[in-house]
Amino acid sequence: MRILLLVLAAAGLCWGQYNPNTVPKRTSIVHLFEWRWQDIAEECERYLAPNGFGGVQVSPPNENLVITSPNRPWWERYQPISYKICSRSGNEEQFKDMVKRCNDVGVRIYVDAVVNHMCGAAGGSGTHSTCGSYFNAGNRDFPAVPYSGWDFNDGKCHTGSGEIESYNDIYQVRDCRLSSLLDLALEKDYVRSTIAEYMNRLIDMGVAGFRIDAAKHMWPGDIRAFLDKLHNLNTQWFSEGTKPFIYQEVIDLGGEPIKGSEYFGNGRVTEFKYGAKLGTVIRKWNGEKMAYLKNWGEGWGFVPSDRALVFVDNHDNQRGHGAGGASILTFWDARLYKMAVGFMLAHPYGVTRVMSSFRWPRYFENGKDVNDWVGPPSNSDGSTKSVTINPDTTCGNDWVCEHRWRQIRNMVIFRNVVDGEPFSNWWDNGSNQVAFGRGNKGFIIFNNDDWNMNVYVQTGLPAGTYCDVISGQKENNRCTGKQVFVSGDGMANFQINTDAEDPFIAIHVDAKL
Ligand code: AAO
Repeated sequence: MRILLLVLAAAGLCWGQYNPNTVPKRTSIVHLFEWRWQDIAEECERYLAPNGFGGVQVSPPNENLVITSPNRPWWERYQPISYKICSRSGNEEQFKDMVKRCNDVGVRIYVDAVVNHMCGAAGGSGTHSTCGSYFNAGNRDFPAVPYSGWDFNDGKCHTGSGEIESYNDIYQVRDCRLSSLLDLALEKDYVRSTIAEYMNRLIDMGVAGFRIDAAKHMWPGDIRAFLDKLHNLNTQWFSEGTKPFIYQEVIDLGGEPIKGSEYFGNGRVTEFKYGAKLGTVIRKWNGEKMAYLKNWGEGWGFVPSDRALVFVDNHDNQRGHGAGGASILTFWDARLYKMAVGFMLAHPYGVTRVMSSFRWPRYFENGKDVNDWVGPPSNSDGSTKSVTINPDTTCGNDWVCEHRWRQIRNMVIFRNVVDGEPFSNWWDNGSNQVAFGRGNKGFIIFNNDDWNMNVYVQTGLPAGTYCDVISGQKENNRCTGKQVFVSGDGMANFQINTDAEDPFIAIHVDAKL
């Protein structure tokens, strides 16, 4: 028996980690895209912890190429030069301070790990990197790591250009260069160990997990090999033996041979179908309607809920990079976006990630945003601007802070309140008026039709007066927005007109008078 337990424990140790390691009843992650470490530390203390956010995905913290043409694009951070913690978001001291302060208030930090590649082949040579480390992309020389020619896949890729030319060839996708980015030879133990060492430094500082960038471009077994070398989480904040949370960026919209399921052994995967389909439904494109969301989740061909990391938009597809296409909803379509995020946060499927963006001068020419490269709000010396907070709690300096929008923040709280409760009491009108509950803890109802809605439906909630957390919330035992009266049999009347600011209503037991 003892031996059996030991074998099981050993097997468990090399299994991927699917749990975000959040504190109990904090269920959502927010991606504070391009934020500075100092601002994140403050946001954890002043806003995320008090409002029940579980954790933060931060932009890549390691040293990267400085690109001046175009002028400091956001995507330069996906071109590593070394694993020194040194970027436009801050230095190592500031990073450590952030991790500590966020953990101290129960908010976890997840690092975007860019380990598939280094900078682009045309990155040049010199010290134009965020920490001034010397490198020579032409010679494959990155002495600050160090990596040299032996550590790259140039010999292994068999396309004429050295680039991925077809996503239908699984060898090209893994062994060739993605957009010219120098592809690391992850079959080498030296490369695996070097990556693990970088990630272990972060784990020891207190991070709770990782987004694995471009995971589709690495063999699942190679990812597994460096994950197997990772430490358990820092026991100052996590219980003994806790593995880091892993979610792998695998874009699988169907139609390519590489499947997200190949990566389940390592951890969760990003489910890109989720935002692409939800956008299509809420926009009512291709004959889609919200009534079809009744079997949302695996029923729509998504990966199993306990293997999924989901989001309405991400830093790529909100600006036309990556995958998902035109259906993706973003803060630019605020009314529909809030409905989509509201639906996601109310629905039990997956671990949910909320996007928090910066505004850029979006400008379309021939259907393409020519400013899709524009980096975070910055000063004339290129440094990133701080996130200022306006008297009305919104953000200044062109930080959008979707996570602070009342409707989104209150739905993050809703998800915490209904955590663990089943999907229940589905109702629809056969069109775009739908509703569902989460056991006897919460209920949400949408009117995305072009006509007013006035219905009596079963909420599953105890009798009482509830505050709608979309038009307002409960404050000092009164509602600042709409009120909903649930009768003894759980039924309630809902009216949502087409001209409502937000055509949905959500109630939960913590917002009952
Ligand atoms: C920049 C320049 C490049 C230059 C390079 C090096 O833009 O012109 O060659 O520097 O100098 C980000 C930016 C890139 C940037 C890069 C490095 O987005 O523009 O390149 O930093 O600075 C693929 C990958 C996926 C990747 C995504 C952008 O599979 O991993 O492209 N995302 C991550 C990050 C991202 C970052 C990187 C990776 C690199 O989130 O921010 O890039 O670290 C198909 C495939 C997808 C593929 C897309 C786009 O998708 O399935 O796997 O994503 O193509 O190439 C339909 C299909 C769908 C298809 C889609 C688009 O929707 O159903 O499958 O169309 O065709």
